Amino acid sequence: MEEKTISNSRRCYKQWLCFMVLFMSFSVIYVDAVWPMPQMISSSMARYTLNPREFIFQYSSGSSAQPGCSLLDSAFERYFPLIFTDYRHNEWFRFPFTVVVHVERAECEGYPDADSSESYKLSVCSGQAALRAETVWGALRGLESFSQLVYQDDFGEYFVNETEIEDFPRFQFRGILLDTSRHYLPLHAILKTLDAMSYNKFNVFHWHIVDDPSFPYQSSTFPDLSSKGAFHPSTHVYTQIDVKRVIAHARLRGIRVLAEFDSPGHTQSWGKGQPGLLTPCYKGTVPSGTFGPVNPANSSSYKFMTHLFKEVTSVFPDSYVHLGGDEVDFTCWKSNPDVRGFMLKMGFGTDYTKLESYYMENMVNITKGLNKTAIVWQDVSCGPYLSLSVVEVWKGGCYLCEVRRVTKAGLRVVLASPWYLDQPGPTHDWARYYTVWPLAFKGTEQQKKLVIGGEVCMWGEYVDATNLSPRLWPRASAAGERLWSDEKMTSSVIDAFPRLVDFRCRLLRRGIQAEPLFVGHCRHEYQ
Ligand code: CP6
Repeated sequence: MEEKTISNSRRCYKQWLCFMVLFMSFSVIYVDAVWPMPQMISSSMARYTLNPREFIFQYSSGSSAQPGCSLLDSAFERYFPLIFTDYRHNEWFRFPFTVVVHVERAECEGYPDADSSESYKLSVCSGQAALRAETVWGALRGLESFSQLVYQDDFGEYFVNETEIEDFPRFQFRGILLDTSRHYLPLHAILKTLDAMSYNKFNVFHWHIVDDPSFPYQSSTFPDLSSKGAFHPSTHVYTQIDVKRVIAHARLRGIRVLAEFDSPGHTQSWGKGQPGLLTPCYKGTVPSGTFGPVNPANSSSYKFMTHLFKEVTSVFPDSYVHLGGDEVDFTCWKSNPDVRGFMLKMGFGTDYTKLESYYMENMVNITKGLNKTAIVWQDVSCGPYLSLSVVEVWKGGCYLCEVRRVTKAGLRVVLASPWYLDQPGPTHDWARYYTVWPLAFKGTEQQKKLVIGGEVCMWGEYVDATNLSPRLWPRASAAGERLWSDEKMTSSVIDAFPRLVDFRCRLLRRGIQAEPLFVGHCRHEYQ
């Protein structure tokens, strides 16, 4: 038996272009093409034939999850057609094959959360596969890996090689942000993204659901927000049923749904259905007719927010909620005499960042009262209450300096800066997203532990359902591997390239429109 070893080489990624050309001429079958790379994997040339007619998923007798575990029962149903992508050529196969699944703690009806274990062990040997995991979430990750081990030969026969995998995520938080305010994304585009996320082992869907241009969330407490603030009151909204479908679809794939209701800035659309919420801007001594951020000087603003977040935190089960807090423009606040009066009363002088912090601290306090952890954008990461929250670093420039600063203050960090994928760019940008080293800052072990993960941001200015998928995939896959896999095992773009080419074909095969990485073909093209 030949053991496949994983190259640890760290090479300059500029070399990879030459390698691509080389690769074009030697097409290799990669039997261990699991993306993202497991923490430990070894496989041999010994392989088993799989017959779809005699292939079953089974719970081990000692597993705490048993038939009736809705989450795994439905995962078994999903993965069968993902493994046997065409089910025609198999009359002559004879060998039975079983995937035996063992779960220590069955939380079949629960939701994944920040502290859920996703580790698993997978052993393919003696004609069967044994998958062991602490939780159902780990079992899902293991099923995904197993499905990627299966391949077809030129005659359409299915095989899986003898393989041992021990796997766990490097970072607990691996997110994708979709912005449904700049363009409305139909439900099927969101659900399809969740499918593709699970193939990449992403586990957080950050739903930037509302913003300046539109308010598509249909609130049961404040229905005017979407009836007046959405692009269209009935066709361009997410009803409570839609939201529940998204959360359920995500849950079945081990994905958390992190809702963001960004304020006090980015709230123009809120003003239409909630008069009095936004700050009236002044031109000299008269209102100009335009509005600015949420009015931080009115107690009614906080009352409204308390009611809205009470609803939001009961609709979205995750323990985190994103409060936004980014890019607050002080111009309008400065022009408004009531706000200026409030500044004087509070002793903030002319420092409007104090007013901004005051607002955010009230917001964090509201979410704390609702037993949720707040995430905020990096713009507002100081102040006593804010110390309870997670900070999302998004600005360009020296983002690791910012990670260092925030972790030094003892706050947890989610890193987004290096993974802005919404801007169009050449596909080989994937190498840029791959060669990101989130912990390459000067800091203590304690500081590094505070970096809980990262996120791919797909802002919506130039993105709707027509181009979402190819703009995301497979570029987000590069970030996906950075966030899941061991850094030393995956430091080389050159080694990653053929694996990603292969994985991208697999995405096509599963109906995900992923853009090509270079000249070439997939045996089964997208149709
Ligand atoms: N929308 C909101 C955005 C951005 C942010 N917040 C953004 C800013 C700069 C770039 C990309 C996106 N479109 N609400 C900042 C977090 Cl380059």
